[in-house]
Amino acid sequence: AYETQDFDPAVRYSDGSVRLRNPNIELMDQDILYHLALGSGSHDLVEMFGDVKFVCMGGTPKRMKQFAYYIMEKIGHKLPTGTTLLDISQYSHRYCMYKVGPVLSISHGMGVPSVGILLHEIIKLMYHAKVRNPIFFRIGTCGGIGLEGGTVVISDEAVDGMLRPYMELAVLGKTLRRPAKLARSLACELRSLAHSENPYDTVIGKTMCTDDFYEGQARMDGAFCDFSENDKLDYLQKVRKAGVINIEMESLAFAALTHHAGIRSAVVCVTLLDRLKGDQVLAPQEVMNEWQMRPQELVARYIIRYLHLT
Ligand code: R2B
Ligand code: URA
Repeated sequence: AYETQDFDPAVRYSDGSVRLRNPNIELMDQDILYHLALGSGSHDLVEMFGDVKFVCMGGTPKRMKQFAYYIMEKIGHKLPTGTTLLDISQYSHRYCMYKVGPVLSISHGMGVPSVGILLHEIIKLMYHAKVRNPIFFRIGTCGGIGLEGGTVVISDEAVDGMLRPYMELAVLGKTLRRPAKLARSLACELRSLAHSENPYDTVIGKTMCTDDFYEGQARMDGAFCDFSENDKLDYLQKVRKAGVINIEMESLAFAALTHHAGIRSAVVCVTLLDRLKGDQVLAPQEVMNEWQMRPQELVARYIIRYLHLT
């Protein structure tokens, strides 16, 4: 059964399919999903995407291609011999998108504007394809606060750099605010799937989403820095006291836009360093590659379990 406790069920149609909170779209002859290189007139989106259940997003095209192959093996999806997975959005030259049975694996780039544009088009894609009750995951990286590198963090809340729990956007010269809410029940379900024998922790907590990697995340190693080390540590301690355990750059938009669309979603990120100990990302590439598999493994476990249950 689909849980509706997390938001107003009226946001979706009664069969669970995604409803658009924009009356203009159904009045258009066709809708071009420009940054995905897809369109409702040029493609049969129901045929292509109607069976999607999970939408997994992460920053880089390489990681999301890797996730596509990983989930393919995990769910036992077979490609016709001699064929490879196709990047459906290759001609957009913006984002990559792979489809493996009921799973979409998509890159979202860095930062709120990039993931925001993508979410508009993916939410419309869900609507055009008549997908019911999709679940969205962000599989990413982050800086930990008081957590050692390689820790998996599942977000239960997203806040901005001012610790405010909503996304702000300038629309027609006014500031629009959308609450950045995530499905707590989904975060808990994911946490329950973490293996206790794993050589790393999997924790739930509040995530701070900033609009910059350097100054915006209190780093002193950018091209510019106008604060002291004491100012930095005071700030990181302040956000830590407010319950923040990790910092990244997309969770606010991911939470706000999926919530607004009535889509359950979760953010699962691995920490690349402890920000209380430093600014530079020093871990060797092979170590980081291994760490980045951790959120993928957890989300894959959820997907496998879900597919076997239903
Ligand atoms: C995590 O890593 C990226 C910055 O290095 C950014 O996209 C994020 O949220
Ligand atoms: N991604 C971020 O946004 N911050 C970090 O410190 C590491 C990865």
